[in-house]
Amino acid sequence: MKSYEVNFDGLVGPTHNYGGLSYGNVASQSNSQQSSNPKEAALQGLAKMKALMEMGFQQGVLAPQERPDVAALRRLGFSGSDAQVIERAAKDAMPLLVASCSASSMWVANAATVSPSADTADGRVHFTAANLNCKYHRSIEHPTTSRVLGAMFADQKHFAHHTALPAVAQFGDEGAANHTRFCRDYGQAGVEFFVFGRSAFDTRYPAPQKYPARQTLEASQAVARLHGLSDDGVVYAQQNPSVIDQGVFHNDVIAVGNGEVLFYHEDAFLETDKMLAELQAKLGKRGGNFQSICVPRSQVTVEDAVRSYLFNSQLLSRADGSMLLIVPEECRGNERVWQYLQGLTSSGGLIREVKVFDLKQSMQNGGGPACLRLRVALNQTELAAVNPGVIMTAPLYGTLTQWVDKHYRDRLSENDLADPQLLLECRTALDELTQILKLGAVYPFQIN
Ligand code: SUG
Repeated sequence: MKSYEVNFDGLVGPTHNYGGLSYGNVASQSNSQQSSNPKEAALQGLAKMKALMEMGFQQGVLAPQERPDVAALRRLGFSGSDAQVIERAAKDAMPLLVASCSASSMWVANAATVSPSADTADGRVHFTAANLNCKYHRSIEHPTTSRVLGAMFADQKHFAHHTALPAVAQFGDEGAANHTRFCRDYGQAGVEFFVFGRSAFDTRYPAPQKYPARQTLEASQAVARLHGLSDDGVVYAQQNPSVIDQGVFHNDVIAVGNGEVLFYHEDAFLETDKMLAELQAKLGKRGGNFQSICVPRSQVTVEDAVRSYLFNSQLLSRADGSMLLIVPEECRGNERVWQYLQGLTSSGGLIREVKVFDLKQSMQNGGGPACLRLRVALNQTELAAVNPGVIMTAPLYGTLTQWVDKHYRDRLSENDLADPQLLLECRTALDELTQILKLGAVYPFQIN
């Protein structure tokens, strides 16, 4: 049976703004307080989805969340009508209002970890929503994420959903941003590669000195257990703590994999040779021929990687077996990175083509092409069981761009977040969206 990698991209929500909320994420910190353009952000994301669909890839869409999250503010003690809750938070605790307004759920690579049915003990596709425990504004995403994923992948015969891990630092989990799957074919058993930043309980693993390591080994191990993965099909590796301290807050900022290929920076991991040998051996047992492409620091520095988001690219398999890299515009703006890419595609290797996308609105918060998508490998039967409302088509693209044009503002600054009108605009937009995507009631304002 034919199998596919389906990319579900996060639709940018109407409150997209630059809150400076992510310590350790260089772009988020350096663009703090700039005014944003939510309409442009959403249209940039939709343009990428349309382009991939037109290139023949399977493409889906993942809905944004209700923001401001009034219920989250109520849990922090703000009371009264919804408008009063927002007004009081703006007056007494602006950082909390900003956090409750973040459109960060757009970076759906952090929504969940997904294991395809070929890898799991019960033969179902498993999803574990990420607790995103490291940052308050992201830790409030997972309940709605679970409802939205549940509405997209509802058929329990094919899909199993796990609630987020316990919300404590020891189980910090950032989802698919630290998870890659290698396989010969999407429908065959593969090797799931979990990259962690620190261990919560084992002091032998070094930790970064400056910035937080968001993903723990223990969280990755728990996800592998929940999904019923066998030891033969799992490899764990530690991220180099020194790159975390240079702004590599997720592994997908320094490495990307697809099929049998890992594309990574020389400084990305600890004990790289051991890790590569394990990947080769385990994939070999599953009929695959593991290959790696190492980008040397002499050609591209870690700083270049963080600024350009070279590795936050989408590595996609084309029908002829070669691969295509989807990179953000910032790669073209960095001379060393661009030169490296020219050399890579002309070398006769596996990666033959690079396509550039303008995702500046998201990039300014540290979210590139790979952050914006959640990969779900599905066979034909499973794909047919997905809620058809979320599969991208030319008419859906048209409807969604019209929806964005109708509901989104083209400028948002911190003061605008206190406007109670913004809440009403968002709810109106999202209510319509759930009908467009046929999701049913998934938002707190629809179910409470
Ligand atoms: O968690 N930025 C996100 C970016 C996530 C990128 N995802 C992946 N690498 N997969 C984060 O740091 C910034 C929000 C703000 O500052 O307004 C933010 O949350």
